[in-house]
This record gives sequence, structure tokens and C-alpha cells, in this order.
Amino acid sequence: MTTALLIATGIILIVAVLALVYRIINLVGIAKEDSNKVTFSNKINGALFPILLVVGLGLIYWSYNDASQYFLPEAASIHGKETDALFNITLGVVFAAFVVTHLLLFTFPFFFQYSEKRKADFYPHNDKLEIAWTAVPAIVMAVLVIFGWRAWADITAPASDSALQVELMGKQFAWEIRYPGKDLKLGKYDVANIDNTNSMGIDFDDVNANDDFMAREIVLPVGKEVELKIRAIDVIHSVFLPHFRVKMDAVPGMPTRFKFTPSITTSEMRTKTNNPKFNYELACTEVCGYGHFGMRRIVKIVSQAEYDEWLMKQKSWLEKNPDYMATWEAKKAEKDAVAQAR
Ligand SMILES: [Cu+2]
Repeated sequence: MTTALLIATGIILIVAVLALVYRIINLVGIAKEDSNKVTFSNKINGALFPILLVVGLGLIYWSYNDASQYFLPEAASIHGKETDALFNITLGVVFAAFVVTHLLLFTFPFFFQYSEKRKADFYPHNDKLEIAWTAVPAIVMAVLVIFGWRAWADITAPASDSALQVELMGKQFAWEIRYPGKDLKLGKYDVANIDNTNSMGIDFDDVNANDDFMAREIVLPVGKEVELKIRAIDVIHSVFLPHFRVKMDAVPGMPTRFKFTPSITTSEMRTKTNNPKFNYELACTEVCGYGHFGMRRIVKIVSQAEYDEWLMKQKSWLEKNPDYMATWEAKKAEKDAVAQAR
């Protein structure tokens, strides 16, 4: 055992000494060479830069092209076209700057690679140049921000009085949808009224609520301004209507809103996308719990005539729950009794 260990240690030592000798011979060889001599690797490295530039730009083109199949179709709302234009302009400006800087960055090492005939210039400072490359991007960015801010101010401005109001309530894990009835006014609600039947907590003390109805899907007439009144009852959800470029958080205890005007009907979009099964959708875009994926509702954009027809068929919540008002009155009487006893 001891002999075997000694032999192994000896072999390792001999190999280590041989490796060291080889390394020393190598280093002596390098030291002997003329340090100013430019080797062929100078040219190879110089050429690799433009090659990398072409390959890199080619890969960018490929990845954009390959991903484009997943891009959303054209915006189906009026403000959506504006936000898309802002996005594309910003992308264009940033991409142009990216291409110009990378063309310079990757071609300079090729054109200005080391040459014995040339001497490097020392250029430490230039005020005008520094002012220019600080001011130009600052101005461009400021213009982009101002246009974006103006668009956002327009989009989030209060809806007009004639806007169609629709209420969306997020809960784990579904969307509840409420429409005003013929009076075009949504009734009040109170979370204290929420029970197994009255899932949105509609307050029937408010007469405006009497003809309100709940829908399984969102149906909207094309070209009509819609005001979404958004709330949540448990955790933060988020109203996402990607085709209309709408995204607004649904926050418990803090109602939010969003207005938009759909501009392309579902059937027109089916033709445009060449997909007869195409549907607009409402999704939750807040990871709100284990059933988050199920928070999807179909959105139908139809002509005014089709919308009117759909509206005629809808039954108010009270019509669908005829016994509810008796319960409501009983509950109210109970509440009043408790209040009086105090
Ligand atoms: Cu959610």
C-alpha cells in the first residue's frame, strides 16, 4: 500500500516537473521574439468584428421576423392606433440609434486595426461634441415623453356623458360583467350585499339598479365610446383587452376606469386576420392566484343594429332572480331592527 502511494506520488511529481519545463521553454521563446512584431491575429481579430456585426444584425432580423407571427393584429380601437404609432416611433428612433452606434463600434476595429505605418492620435476632450451628444438624445427623449404624456392624458380623460357604461368586477377567479338597463345608468353597489345570489353586491335600494343586467360576455357596438368601471373584491386583478390596447388594474376598495372606442367589429377582424375563429378577449393580466388562467371572457364587437338586438334579449338581474326582492326586504327589516335595538 505504502509502495503504491510512493510510486503514484513520484509519477505526479515527474509529470508536474515536465509540465513546468515545457512552460518555461515556451515563455523563453515568447520573450526572445520582437515585441513590436504584429502577428496575423491582428488581421483576424480586425475582420471578426464586421463579420460579427453582419451575423448579429442578421440574427436580429431573423428573431423579429420569427416572433412576428405572435404579434397582435392591428389595434381595434381609436386610441389603440395612437399608442401603436407612439410605440413604433419610439422603437424606430431607438433602433436607428442602435444600428448607427453598432455600425461604428464594429467597423472601427477593422478600419483602424494596428498598422506600423500609422500612429494613434490622442484626443482627450471636446466640449462641443459632448454638448451635442448630451443635448440631442435629451431633446429626442423629451419630445417622445411629451407626445406619450399627451396621449395618456387623452386616453385617461373622463368619458363623455353619452358613453356606454359597463362594469367589470374581478374576483378569484372570474370576471363579473354588469350593464345598465334601459335607463343607461348603473345602479350603486355595496360589497356588504354580496352573497351567493347577488355576486356583485348590487344595491337595490337604488332605483337605477332595478333594470341592470349581468352578461356572460362583453358585447359592444362598434364606434361607440365605452366607459369601463372596474373593481375587484379580493386581490388585485387587471383588465386586459389586448386587441384594444386596454390595460387597467382592478383594485379592491379602489375603483378604476378606462374609456375606449372599438373601431373594428369581430367579423371584420376575422376577415383581416384570415381566421374565422378569431375572438376578442378580456383576460386578467395580474397573477392573482391558482385559477388566474381561467379569467377569460369573450368580447364581441358588433354593429349598432346587432347590439340593439342583443340588448332586447337581455333580462334584468331582478327578472332572473324573482324571489330576491323578498329576501332583500327581509334583510333590510332585520338590519333596521338591529339598528333600532342599539
Ligand atoms: Cu385575476
